[in-house]
Formats: sequence, C-alpha cells, structure tokens
Amino acid sequence: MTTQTEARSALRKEYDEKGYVIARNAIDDDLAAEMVDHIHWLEKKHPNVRPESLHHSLLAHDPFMWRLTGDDRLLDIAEQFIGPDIALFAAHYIAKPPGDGKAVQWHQDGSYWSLEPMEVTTLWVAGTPSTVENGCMRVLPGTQNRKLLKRRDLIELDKEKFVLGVGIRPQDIDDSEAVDLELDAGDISIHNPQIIHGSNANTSATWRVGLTLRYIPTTTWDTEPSRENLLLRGKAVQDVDNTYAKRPEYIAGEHMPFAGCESWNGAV
Ligand SMILES: O=C(O)CCC(=O)C(=O)O
Repeated sequence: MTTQTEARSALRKEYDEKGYVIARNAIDDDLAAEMVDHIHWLEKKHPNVRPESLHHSLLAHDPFMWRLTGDDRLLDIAEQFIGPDIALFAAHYIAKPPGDGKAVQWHQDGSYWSLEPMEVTTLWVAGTPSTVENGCMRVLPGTQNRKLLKRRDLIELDKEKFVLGVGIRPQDIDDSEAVDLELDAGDISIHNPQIIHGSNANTSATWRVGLTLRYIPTTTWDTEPSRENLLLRGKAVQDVDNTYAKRPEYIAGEHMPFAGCESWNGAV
C-alpha cells in the first residue's frame, strides 16, 4: 500500500520532471459544485465582466473564495511545493461558457508576475469536467527548464479571442508534444511558473469552469503593493513587504451562501 508520504513525494517528483502534475479528487463534488454556483453568482454581480476574466480584485474579499482557497486539502498539496507558510497572491476564474469561451495563448506565467523570487506554484482547480472539447488546459512538458521570457518578448493578442492580452509568438512554439490536461470536477493540476501552457476555445455545449490559484511562500515578495494577498497558513515574514487582505466576515444577502457560511468567522 502506498503511504501518504510516498504519494506526496511521487507528486513532487513528477512535477519536478515534467513541470506539472495532476492530483485527482483533490476536493469533493459538493465543493466543486459550489465553485460553479459562485461563477453564476459572480456573473450576476458583475454583468459586464466576462466569466473568463473574474480576477483577484473581485475575489479577495469574498468569504467563499477564502473558504475554498484555505481548504486544508488544497493547502496540504501547496505545502509540498512551497513549504508551510502560505499566501495566495492571485486567484482568477477562467470559466468558459458553452460554444463561446476564449482561448489562452501559449505563455509562461512568470512573464507576467512581479514576484521576488519567482517561488510560486499554481493549483488549477476544476469546477466542471475539463476536456479537449471544452478547452482544457494544455502544457508542453519539460519547458519549465527553458528561460523565462520577458514581457517584451511577447506579442499583443486580440482580446476578443484570447483571455490574456499578450502571449508567445505562434512561430516560437512547437506544440506537437502538447499534453491535454483532462480533469474531472474536483481534480486539480499543479504547474510550475515557467512551463509553457495555454488552452483552446470552448467549442462544446458545456461550461468549463477552472480556477487558477497562485500560492506563494510568505518569503516571496509580491512587489505590487496594491494587490492584496490572502495569508492562509502559517506566518507572514516581517521584512517581506506584502499587502495582506483582512479575512472577510460572511454577511447574508451580500455574499454567496455556501456550506458552513453561518459559522464562518471573519476574525480568525
Ligand atoms: O484555464 C486555462 O485555460 C489556462 C490557465 C492558465 O493559463 C494558467 O493557469 O496560468
């Protein structure tokens, strides 16, 4: 029988070799279903924001987002990659509506981020099944060992077609070895900030709901002072000048109800 420690080191080993790894059933179906409810609740709250663009600033004071990103099952996984003092510097729902979702051009996440050092890992959480047909994430294994492209190396993209405004030039990519990360609701993939990845548009009749969670050790400095990090486990480091959001209280009528919201306490 595989022990918990062996399973953990297997996850880490695969991530180090390939730049990504999948953890199945990381969260339960009920929590994944609440993610989908959250998307539809956010769509009503922000009718002018596309569901691929529900960014951190809309989520940092949302009790359900704190409940989800602070879930011990996700933090236990993040801890294997970044250690025990954990903050979240960015969350972003990339939810692609049926037949209408945008593509994500090939990119390396680290090209966009002002983190010092670039110690960070992404947990990509599936709220619905994520398949080739509905535009699952795709990766180029091993490319985490390539140099990190700077923003000036990237090209501008048509925001009507692509979720991100800049990406890697198509002629710089050989996608013949691309791997499709097909996931069920509740599975997650974990990826390195340098791996080249992207996704196609959703041409299917079903939603594809994904949430990107960027976890950092509290020793990493998020040099963007206006961005509010969520301190989720362990301690902040005094000399690292990150801005931390206050844990929000749940207010009925103002926030989306979720399992356990009545006993959610903002002050912990
Ligand atoms: O959700 C997607 O399709 C792409 C995700 C992505 O680019 C990321 O997590 O950095």
